[in-house]
Amino acid sequence: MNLKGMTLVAGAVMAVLLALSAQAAIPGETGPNFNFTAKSGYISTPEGGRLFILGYAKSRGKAQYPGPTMIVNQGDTVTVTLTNQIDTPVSMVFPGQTGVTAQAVSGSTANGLLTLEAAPAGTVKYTFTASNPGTYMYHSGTRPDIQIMLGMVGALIVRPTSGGSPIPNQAYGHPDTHFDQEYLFLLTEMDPTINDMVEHGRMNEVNSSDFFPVLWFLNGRCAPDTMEPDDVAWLPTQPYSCMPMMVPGEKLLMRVIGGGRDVHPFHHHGNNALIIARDGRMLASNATSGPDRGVSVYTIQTAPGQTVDALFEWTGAKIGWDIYGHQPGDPMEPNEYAPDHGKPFPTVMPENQDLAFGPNWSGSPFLGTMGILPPGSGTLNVGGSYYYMWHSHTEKEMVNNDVFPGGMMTMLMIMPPGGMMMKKTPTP
Ligand SMILES: [Cu+2]
Repeated sequence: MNLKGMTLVAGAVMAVLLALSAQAAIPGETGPNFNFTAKSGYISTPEGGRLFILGYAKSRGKAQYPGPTMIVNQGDTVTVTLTNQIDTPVSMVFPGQTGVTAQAVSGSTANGLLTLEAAPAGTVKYTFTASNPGTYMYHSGTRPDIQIMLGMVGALIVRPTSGGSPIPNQAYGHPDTHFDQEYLFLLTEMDPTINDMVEHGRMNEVNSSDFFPVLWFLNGRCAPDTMEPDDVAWLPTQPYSCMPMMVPGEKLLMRVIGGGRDVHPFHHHGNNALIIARDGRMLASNATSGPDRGVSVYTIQTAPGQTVDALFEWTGAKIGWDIYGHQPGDPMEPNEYAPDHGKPFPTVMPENQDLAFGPNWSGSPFLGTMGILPPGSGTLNVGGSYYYMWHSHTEKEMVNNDVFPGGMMTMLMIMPPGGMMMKKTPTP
């Protein structure tokens, strides 16, 4: 394909990507009333593995990993009706919510250690008022050492309201928590030995202190599946993507949840992020201050059961050269850092014969620009985007059963503003 043809295709792909990102929403189930079923099922991992899970399913759907993301508004009376279709008792608990009540609906139920449980074929209903906006998790309160690791865990997002109406694009009830894009990062891990034992009816033989995970997940997928879109046909029980996308100058809200039993240092290349809340509570010095006690970090430490909200921004400012390759007098792109404009690219690019070509290299170091690639090399980066790896900084977690790369890893995609393609290709 010639360069003009490539540009046309690239424009079409960018339009799709921008349409996707313009939704700025985390996929999930809108409340306030939810009908879930506990079921067994299977997930797959990129190195060819297949794992038994116990999961929450949307009404008649398959057990999915993680459980459906519940999205409600502050002040909602939330009900979750849970029907048990597996052969051991199950339940749900909602850390961070107050006044949760549980009632038997049908079939047999039992008072578990933490909450009312649905016995096999039984149904229970949980009710609470979502008083505080924020990022939360829910999980099984029955044998949590086993059932959470097997898949009975999910995210709960409570959107802030004002006068009873949701405040769009805001994490909490203060304008300083505004965001343009939001993404969920639910961090979990699995030890397949335990999955296998439960599948074969040996749950009571599991020794939880032997827990030795070899698979690590973002939103229920191991890399590189994390970078595939939501709801791809070949991952029918792992519906959620985990690939943040933004254009320079946008604010990206990271909703990070420690959904497993290990700590994971989630390292986001590209820039620091400002932690604005933990466990669904804004880091505010008083009721009206906004997140003025926020902390700037380059790695988000997630503890099991903890949630963190952080705002990430990227403009390319102050890296010492102009990310668009602009010359003095060229027009400015939105949010381009003015003092960088016209700064020359600081290095001499190696000749193509001295390079190996990765799939995300567009052929040019400049944002929104395609360069000329040698015949046969091709590129998946048809818009001239930038990619930053976001991953667990416990680097043994970036594998799938010891196969690198994989695991708890994805890419931040920085797209050129407006899906722009350069009119002329700047020369590095
Ligand atoms: Cu890194």
